[in-house]
Amino acid sequence: MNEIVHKTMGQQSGRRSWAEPWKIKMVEPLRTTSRAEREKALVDAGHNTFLLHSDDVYIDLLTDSGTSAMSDRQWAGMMLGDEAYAGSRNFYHLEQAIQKHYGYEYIVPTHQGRGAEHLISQTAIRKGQYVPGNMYFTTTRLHQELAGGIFVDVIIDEAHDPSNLHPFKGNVDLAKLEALIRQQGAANIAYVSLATTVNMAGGQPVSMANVKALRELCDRHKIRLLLDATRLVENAYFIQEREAGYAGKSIAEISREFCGHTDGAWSSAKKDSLVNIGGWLAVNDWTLFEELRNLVVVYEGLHTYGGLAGRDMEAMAIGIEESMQDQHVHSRIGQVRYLAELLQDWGIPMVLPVGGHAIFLDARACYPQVPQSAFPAQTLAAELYLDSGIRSMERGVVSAGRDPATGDHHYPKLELTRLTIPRRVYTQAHMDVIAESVKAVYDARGAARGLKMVYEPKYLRFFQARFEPL
Ligand code: P71
Repeated sequence: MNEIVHKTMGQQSGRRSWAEPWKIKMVEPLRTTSRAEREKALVDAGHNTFLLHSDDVYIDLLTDSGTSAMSDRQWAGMMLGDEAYAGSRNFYHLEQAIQKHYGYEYIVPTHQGRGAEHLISQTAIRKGQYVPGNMYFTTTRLHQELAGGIFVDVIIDEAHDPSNLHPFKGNVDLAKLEALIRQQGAANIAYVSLATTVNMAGGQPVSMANVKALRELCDRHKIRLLLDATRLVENAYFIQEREAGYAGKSIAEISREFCGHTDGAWSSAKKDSLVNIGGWLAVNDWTLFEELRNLVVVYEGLHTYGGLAGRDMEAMAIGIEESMQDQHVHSRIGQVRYLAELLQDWGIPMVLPVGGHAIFLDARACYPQVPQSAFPAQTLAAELYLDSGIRSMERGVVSAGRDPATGDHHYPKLELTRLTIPRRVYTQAHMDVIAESVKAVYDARGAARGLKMVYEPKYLRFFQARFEPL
């Protein structure tokens, strides 16, 4: 007789199980839909998951941005909001949290990451200057371009190959950067734009050795090194796990050391910092700070609130503290890995190594019959929604947009569909449901034909573009 022996997650991998370092105090009901309802919703949304109503979504993996569950401490902090126009006590609490954990001296709050990107780009870029970075991010590059900058990708080649197992695929290729400096002259480089756990590469980390070497190179040429610290703690986890000498250091220690090699940073606090809205900019240079502090009052709000309510700054200050705890980061990345390991066992192609915040399915490998001009990653996101109501995000040719000089599509090597895991929101059972839906869509891959774009907005087209099936 064949008796089924059930095994826990840990037993399946020959180890003791771990669990999240929290329990659930409040729940939000989820709505399920029929296939017919989803077919209608998808057509109404122009086959773009950004245009779906969230009421029509079952498990929402669009993004990990602003979608985290706040803790009871953060909610309690919301009640301590000091809603003064100027000098809110919550701002000073936030300032202290950023100084303690990121180590920069001068802080400017902003309503979210792109508010900070706008200010730093307008302040630190002169028209015609180059901005080298470790792969583009959509909003970051757009703000650099709107300020007259020319973005140049200087990430290592391995980052563009979804199956390359380099442990630090987010690293800057120092030779590419030096070549750019030699060609254009250091005075024509606005700053080096470094991002931790590079989003568009699949959440790939930068090593401590790489940021140290970058610091030396930038010092030699007197170029500023600025950091997008949006997913810094996830990057610190990978350093702790993979880089010699860091296994015994805490996430907080590694994060602080990493920032210490840079001149300043901006962050979308909607990710690592466990809040639904918020961002900041922080620098060590007083002159640069003065300019930023002056510009923030034009675009965001006074320099002690930057477009945020006092309560939002309080939740952010507490969220920063919670985000730096090792157990939190281990369980967050552990959940992403749990889902990834199921999918890998079933042969589903994805970016490897698996990053910190998401699984990036390799849509090009899923749908070899769909040319990039027919949007394979957008197609995969649509199919996944149809199958189960799971919402994912295209990160391929639609996201890459057009070259401002030629007007042609950017055709990125990576054509990916992102399953982004919100922090502290879904359970292991949700991960199982997601895995089975991805498998069902993958098993039906031969039938996919692709999409055509029927409406294309000028900026950040992926948010509002509309598609029809081919
Ligand atoms: C994500 C987002 C949110 C988003 C942004 C653009 C298109 C689709 C989704 C936002 C980031 C980010 C990095 C590394 C700056 C921002 C902007 N990511 N840097 O991944 O990942 O921050 O959204 O708070 O303005 O879903 P902001």
